[in-house]
Amino acid sequence: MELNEILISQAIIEEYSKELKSATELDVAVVGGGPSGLIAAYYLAKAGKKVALFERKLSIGGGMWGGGMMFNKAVIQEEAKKILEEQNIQLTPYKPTHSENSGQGYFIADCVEMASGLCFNTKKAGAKIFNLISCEDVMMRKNVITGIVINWSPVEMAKLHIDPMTIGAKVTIDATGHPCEVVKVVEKKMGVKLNTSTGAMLGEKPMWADVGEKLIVENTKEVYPGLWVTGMAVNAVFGGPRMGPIFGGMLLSGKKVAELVLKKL
Ligand code: 48H
Repeated sequence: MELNEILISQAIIEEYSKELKSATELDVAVVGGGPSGLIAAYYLAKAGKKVALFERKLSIGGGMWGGGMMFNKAVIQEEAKKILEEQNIQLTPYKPTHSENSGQGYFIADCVEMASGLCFNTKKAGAKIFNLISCEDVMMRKNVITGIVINWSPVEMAKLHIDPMTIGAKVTIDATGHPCEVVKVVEKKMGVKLNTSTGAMLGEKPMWADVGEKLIVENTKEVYPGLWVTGMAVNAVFGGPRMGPIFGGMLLSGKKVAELVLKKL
């Protein structure tokens, strides 16, 4: 077989364009490919919804790759164990060597296995995953978010004056982590009341793992008509504390948002 460079280029351009065009009309647009966004997209795609995930960076996985302070292991608590087992990710029970605490209920996942596994399984479940694309704005109709506005991340990084394009979605999920970028745009540009206690974004609070992990699941919800929030963005919007390198709350929040959105669609 003689390889033809032109055909190789045409194959890539045609296939990618087909996928991106199809993604302009979605059931669900997920912004951010960390643990919460991936798990949300996984369950939505598994339920047969047309879902695409947009990730700014080259690699999918968000904060999973770095574990805690670059020690690439993550802690998962008992409550979230089943989610990773369903993903076929190995979990090792933690047995402390220097503590009187038994360590019961703490499990350790390898970050590389978890990040690549969630990415692979979400894609295989039927979600479209677009890396190197940033969400910079939302589309609205009569006080409902009806989609997102995207551009290539390198365009954003180089601050080039190039207009973005629009993705229509019945539901948008902000899974952008600490900066909760989609909700921020809505608050700043639309000046509307969010579904929080004050109507404004409350901001992330200092470290308190136990409370942070519980609140992140509790407050996973629709924050404005058409816009849902999951993962670390939940605590940034609803004023919950951070929790450090424990990832169970992100997974549980991703699963919860998928379940809530499925009821709504
Ligand atoms: C496209 C975007 C945009 C945008 C951001 O940070 P993440 O891993 O998010 P979560 O919430 O799934 O997980 C949080 C976890 O990783 C973490 O940070 C923890 C547990 N912290 C605790 C602590 O105490 O610090 O992933 C978000 C992803 C990233 O990959 C971003 O690149 C991406 O979203 N992203 N993608 N358009 N506008 N903004």
